[in-house]
Amino acid sequence: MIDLTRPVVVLTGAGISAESGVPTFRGAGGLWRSYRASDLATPQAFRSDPRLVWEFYEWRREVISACQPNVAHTTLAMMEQCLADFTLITQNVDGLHQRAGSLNILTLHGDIWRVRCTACAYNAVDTRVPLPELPPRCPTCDGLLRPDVIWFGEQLPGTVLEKAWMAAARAGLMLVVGTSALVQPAASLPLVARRNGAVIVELNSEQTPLTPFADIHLHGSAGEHLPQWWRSVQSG
Ligand code: BV8
Ligand code: ZN
Repeated sequence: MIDLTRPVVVLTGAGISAESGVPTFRGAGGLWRSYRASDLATPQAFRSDPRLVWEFYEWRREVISACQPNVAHTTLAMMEQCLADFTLITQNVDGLHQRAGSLNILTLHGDIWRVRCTACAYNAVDTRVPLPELPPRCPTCDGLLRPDVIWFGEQLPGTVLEKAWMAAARAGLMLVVGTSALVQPAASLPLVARRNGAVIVELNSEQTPLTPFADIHLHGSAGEHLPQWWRSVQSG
């Protein structure tokens, strides 16, 4: 059933960071001042009220800066070291995979720790919490800075999406951890893998639209089930 000599691809969502204390997008903790994240993670919201959107990101950066990667993140970093052909694709912008030691990561939706200018090519890591002023201004042209993440209605970076699509298409095993499988085009990646013969393992504390297509559904928390599953698969 599971052949680790074939390419292994992992797709993660906000659920893998839940046990680190990072609020998920659609779970109870995902609300901020009664706004839904998906109302604020849009270019329209930013255009109409950049300060409000930055207050939302400032809050998330502050919460995330106090969080540590959990054992699910570190298990994926170990899998990358053990497996010859391993690709991690994440929808998350929190940077916890990087801090857990994962190296080769396809970040589909950007990085909450990077800012970019709306008026020039300035783009940099800025981990200051809190930021000196909201909304932050560009040090090069004094233009408005925005979080370097992909908002709803914005296209994913072509190269990253292309690499993720290719990785899914050649996968022998695709492990999908902590995603509600609602956001496109990320949610289509497991179906691309399945169509090309991959075994699909879904790890989630709930059922999702992907569950009917999963060969194995590990029902529960990533922190508990991922290390367990990895040990069981290693021991064959
Ligand atoms: C695009 C970055 C096209 C920002 C994010 C109608 C109008 C407008 C757009 C659309 C539309 N219909 C469809 C679309 C496309 C839209 C979309 O998919 N909308 C959906 C919601 C209907 N997609 C887009 O807009 C994308 N772009 O399509 O462009 C285009 C084409 C041409 C020209 C122009 C444009 C861009 C999508 C990217 C949006 N940005 N994030 C930020 O983070 O601030 S998406 C956001 O949702 C996060 O990245 C998050 O990761 C992602 C997905 O959510 P999940 O990760 O799944 O998290 P969620 O909270 O939903 O679920 C958590 C899961 O974990 C749950 O299942 C839960 O059970 C589980 N869980 C919880 N705890 C645990 C656990 N599991 C295990 N253990 C636990 N402990
Ligand atoms: Zn600028």
